[in-house]
This record gives sequence, structure tokens and C-alpha cells, in this order.
Amino acid sequence: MRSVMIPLAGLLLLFLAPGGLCQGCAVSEKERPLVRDLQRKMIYSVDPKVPPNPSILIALRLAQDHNKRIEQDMLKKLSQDAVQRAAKSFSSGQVALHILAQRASCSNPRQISANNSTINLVQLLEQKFKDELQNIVIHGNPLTNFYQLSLDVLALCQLKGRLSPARASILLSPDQKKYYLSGQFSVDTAAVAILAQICLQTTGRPLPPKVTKKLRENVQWLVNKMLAEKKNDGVIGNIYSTGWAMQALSVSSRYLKPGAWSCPQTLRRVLEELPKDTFNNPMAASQILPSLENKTYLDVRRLTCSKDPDNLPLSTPQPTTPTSQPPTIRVTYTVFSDMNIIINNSINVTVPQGSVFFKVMEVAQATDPSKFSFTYTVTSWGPYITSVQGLQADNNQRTYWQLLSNGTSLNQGAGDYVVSQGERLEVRFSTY
Ligand code: B12
Ligand SMILES: *[C@@H]1O[C@H](CO)[C@@H](O)[C@H](O)[C@H]1NC(C)=O
Ligand SMILES: *[C@@H]1O[C@H](CO)[C@@H](O)[C@H](O)[C@H]1NC(C)=O
Ligand SMILES: *[C@@H]1O[C@H](CO)[C@@H](O)[C@H](O)[C@H]1NC(C)=O
Ligand SMILES: *[C@@H]1O[C@H](CO)[C@@H](O)[C@H](O)[C@H]1NC(C)=O
Ligand SMILES: *[C@@H]1O[C@H](CO)[C@@H](O)[C@H](O)[C@H]1NC(C)=O
Ligand SMILES: *[C@@H]1O[C@H](CO)[C@@H](O)[C@H](O)[C@H]1NC(C)=O
Repeated sequence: MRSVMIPLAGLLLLFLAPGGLCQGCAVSEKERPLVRDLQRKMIYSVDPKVPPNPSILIALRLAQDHNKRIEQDMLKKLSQDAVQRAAKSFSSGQVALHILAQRASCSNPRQISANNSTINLVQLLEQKFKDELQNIVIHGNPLTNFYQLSLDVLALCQLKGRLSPARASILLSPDQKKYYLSGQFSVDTAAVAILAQICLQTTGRPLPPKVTKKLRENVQWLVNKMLAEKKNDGVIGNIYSTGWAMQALSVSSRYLKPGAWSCPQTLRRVLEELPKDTFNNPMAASQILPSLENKTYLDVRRLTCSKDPDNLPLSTPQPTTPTSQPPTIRVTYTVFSDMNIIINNSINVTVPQGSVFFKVMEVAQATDPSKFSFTYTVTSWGPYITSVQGLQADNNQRTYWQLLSNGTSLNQGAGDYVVSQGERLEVRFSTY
């Protein structure tokens, strides 16, 4: 596999973006230990009980420092998982991320072998992408969302899969329904869509002028919308979309007016959060890391593996000492719906200090299952709440269970959000 990829990697050098396209910023050597800590956090987070996560391997591959044994082990597990799931339960965006993880590891995504069979992930994505487009024609919505459609275009573009740039430029054109979730502009979605379209512009293959123009207009609109979400402290959207935004803006300098964005300011803001627990979720860590290294998902196609250092030793993680019984706190938990069926149930719940939202839901469920039973699926971000009191969220109807605290929508999931004394927590059946 490797011998096939090495000449290919050489060829890819030809497609380096033209000079002047990139700006960007990176951590200093003094700040590097923070990056290495983040890498170790991602490595230790690997849980053999849940499917391996391609986003983590992509981030580790885009980093400067490496632990070769860990990366090879992750690659092997991803290959096994891909072969197993190829026939079922694979969304288009998940296939796209698997492709990028394989390519970032200098392995050929067209030939993944495990457990006696070989699959072609690029071909699989071509099919999944077609299914997404078909669903848009029939139902007006993709099977997944425009974040994943953008990942699909990004992966097919980098691997030179079958993809019409003209159709992609229409697919990713400005539209409320594509780029807004729950009435909020989705910076994450916009950022991936920008990277995908910059990729289409820089493959080295000439495009019809009409397509070039359309891609430029799309990117300019997305860049402007994204800048409008920039806060005074440098955060773009929220702290969890900021890494993606940095990637997108750092390849979009020709779309930025001078002074429109200060990469170093945003980087400093992110660095402030690193010593805190903000990026404890390995998925959050994986999405912030590339921008600390002045890297983007567009660099995946340029990675060569032969010269990587093997310089990230792992110390055995400190076992967390069980502290004495923490004090307890009291919170109010409400389940609310005014769509489909009417629900308005509240309960006061006592939990240990430091508990997460999910724990509150479990205690409520155990106390009164008829009102507070719930279901969830395990995703790359952790538990995603799918139903409460039997009322199911449904992608086709764009419904979901939204998490709120004191009336404000949370920017973390039930498995991560730490609750505090007196807080009014709520799950609310909503549309996006
Ligand atoms: C699309 C999307 C949604 C859609 C998902 C349904 C759909 N149509 O696809 C909707 C709008 C419903 C949604 C809801 C939420 N989301 Co959301 N979502 C995204 C987005 C833009 C893309 C996800 C995706 O498709 N990934 C690609 C595929 C290949 O990966 P995947 O793991 O298979 O994707 C699934 C899960 O990610 C899951 N999902 C989506 N959001 C969330 C959030 C959490 C916490 C979990 C556990 C799962 C989950 O839905 C995806 C599709 O099935 C990401 C952006 C990002 N940077 O990742 C934010 C993002 C993951 N969401 C986020 C949040 C906070 C939420 C909510 C908790 C918001 C709220 N206050 O209620 C809820 C989830 C509540 C619950 N029921 O558990 C944050 C998570 C940050 C963090 N540190 O945890 C992100 C990063 C956005 C951001 N920058 O703030 N989301
Ligand atoms: C970031 O990377 C680009 C090339 O991808 C390079 O031109 C630029 O000098 C780098 N910036 C820093 C601060 O390292
Ligand atoms: C290998 O394939 C067999 C038959 O399809 C299946 O039962 C088994 O679980 C697979 N093993 C692994 C490790 O994927
Ligand atoms: C894989 O193939 C070999 C030889 O064809 C066979 O001996 C072995 O049992 C197969 N393993 C699985 C899991 O199918
Ligand atoms: C839900 O019920 C509470 C009382 O338990 C009430 O104060 C509140 O107004 C109700 N909310 C709605 C929107 O009806
Ligand atoms: C929760 O406790 C507060 C006082 O601490 C009380 O006012 C409220 O009615 C309680 N709510 C429920 C649902 O028991
Ligand atoms: C939420 O509101 C309660 C009471 O109004 C307050 O005690 C608590 O500090 C607030 N918590 C958060 C996280 O805003």
C-alpha cells in the first residue's frame, strides 16, 4: 500500500496552493507542551467499547509530533471498523472522515483490507453522496446535513473521486436552510464548506469560468457570514466552532479585507482555554488541534509519512484518586414540548457536585420513569439524546431534543455539561 502511495505523494506536491493564498498562525515552541497535552488527552480517550474515531487520527496526523505505534494501531482499528460498517450504519460524512484519516496516514482509501475482505471507500462515498443528492431531490433535505455534504465534497476532491465541481458549486451555494441550524448560522458547516470549495479551486485542473465564478461567490458569502459571527475576543461562532473557522479563514486570505481577522488574536483566545477543561471531549480536541499547528484539512492531501518523527512518548496516565464523597447540589430538570404532543414536567434532582447533565437525566428517570425516561445513541461527541418520554427526534422533520440551562441553549452535550447548584435545566423538543 505504502509503495503505491509514495510516488502519488510526490505528485501531490504539484498541487500545493499557489503562493500568497495561505496565512495562518501557529503555537510557539514555548506553547508546544499544551499541544502535546492535547494530543495525549486524545490518545488516552480511546475507548475500545465505542467505534474508533477517524477525526482523532486526522488531528494526530496533522500534528508536528507523533507516536507511530499509536497512530498505526488506530489506523488498523479504523480499517477493521470501515470494512465491518461498509454495508450498514455508515453516514456519508463518516465515510468522508474515514477516507481522510486513511489518506492522512498514507494508506490508500480505495483499498482497505481487514478480516479477509477489501473495500473501496472512495467508491462507497461516491455512492453515499449520490444517495444524499437523491434525497434532496425527493425530500428537499439531505439524508444527513450540509456539514456532512461539505465533508463529502472535501474528501472526494482531495482523493480525486468522481465529483462534478459545477454540481458541487450549486449544492453549496448560499441558502438559509443549508447553513442555519435552529435559526443560528452554523459556523462549523460554513467552515467545512469553505475548505471544500477552496479544494475544488486548487486541484490544478482547469474549471469552466462560470464554475470558478460561482465558487468564488459562494466562498465570499460564507466568509462574510462567518466574520459576522466573530466576537470581540476572537471567538468565531462559539469556542467549539472556532477551530474550524480558523482553518477556513487561513486558506481564504484573498477573500478577507486587510485587518478583517487577526489569526494571532483568535489563537491566543483558544490557548487560554487549553489548560481548562473546555477541550476535554476528544472530538472537541480533534477539531481545535489543526489550527494550533497552522494546519487545515486541506493539508491531508500533502502529508507524507516517511519523515515523521517518533517523538511523542506516553507516560502512564495518572489514576484519578477517588476523592471523599463530594457535597451534593440541587437542580431543577424540566422536560418540555409544545409540538406533536404537549409535555411540561419538572422535578427537583439532587446529584453530587461536578455531575453532568446526563446524570441529572438518569436520576430523574430512576425517580419517575413514566415522565423522565429517555433514550440516546453514542456518537463521536458522546451521548446524543434521541427521545424523552417516548417522543422521538426525527431528522426528516428536523426535530431534536435541545438542551438548555436557565433558558439558554447549551454549547455542550449531556455527557459533558457540568451542572451547578440552583440551575434550571431543560430538554425541549425543538426544530432546527
Ligand atoms: C448537524 C449538527 C447538529 C444537528 C444533528 C442532527 C442532524 N441533522 O444531523 C442538530 C441541530 C440536531 C444538533 C443538535 C445538537 N448539537 Co450539534 N452539531 C451539528 C454539527 C454542525 C455537525 C454534526 C455532524 O454531522 N458531524 C459529522 C458526522 C460524520 O459525525 P457524527 O458524530 O456521526 O455526527 C452526529 C453527531 O455529531 C450528532 N450530534 C450533533 N450535534 C451533537 C452534539 C452532541 C453533544 C452530541 C453528543 C451529538 C451531536 O449528530 C450527528 C449526525 O447524526 C456539529 C459541528 C461539529 N463541529 O461537529 C454540531 C455540534 C457537534 N453540536 C453541538 C451541540 C452543542 C449540540 C446540542 C447539544 C445543542 C443543544 N443545546 O441542544 C444538540 C444535541 C442535543 C442532544 N439531543 O443530545 C456542538 C458540540 C460542542 C461540544 N463541545 O459538545 C457542535 C460542535 C456545534 C458547536 N460548535 O457548538 N447538532
Ligand atoms: C502557515 O502555513 C503556511 C503554508 O501552509 C505558511 O505559508 C505560513 O508561513 C505558515 N505560518 C506560520 C506562522 O507558521
Ligand atoms: C470477520 O468477519 C466475520 C464474518 O463476516 C465476522 O463474524 C467477524 O465478526 C469479523 N471479525 C472482525 C474482527 O471483524
Ligand atoms: C480468512 O481467510 C483464510 C484463508 O483464506 C482462512 O483460513 C480464515 O479462516 C479466514 N478468516 C476469516 C475470519 O474469515
Ligand atoms: C409549565 O409548567 C409550569 C408549572 O409546573 C408553569 O409555571 C409554566 O408556565 C408551564 N409552561 C408552559 C409554557 O406552559
Ligand atoms: C423545587 O423546589 C423549589 C424550592 O426549592 C420549589 O419551589 C419547587 O416547587 C420545586 N419543584 C418541583 C417540581 O418539585
Ligand atoms: C441559573 O439560575 C439560578 C437561579 O436563578 C442560579 O442560582 C444559577 O447560578 C444560574 N446558573 C447558571 C449556570 O446560569
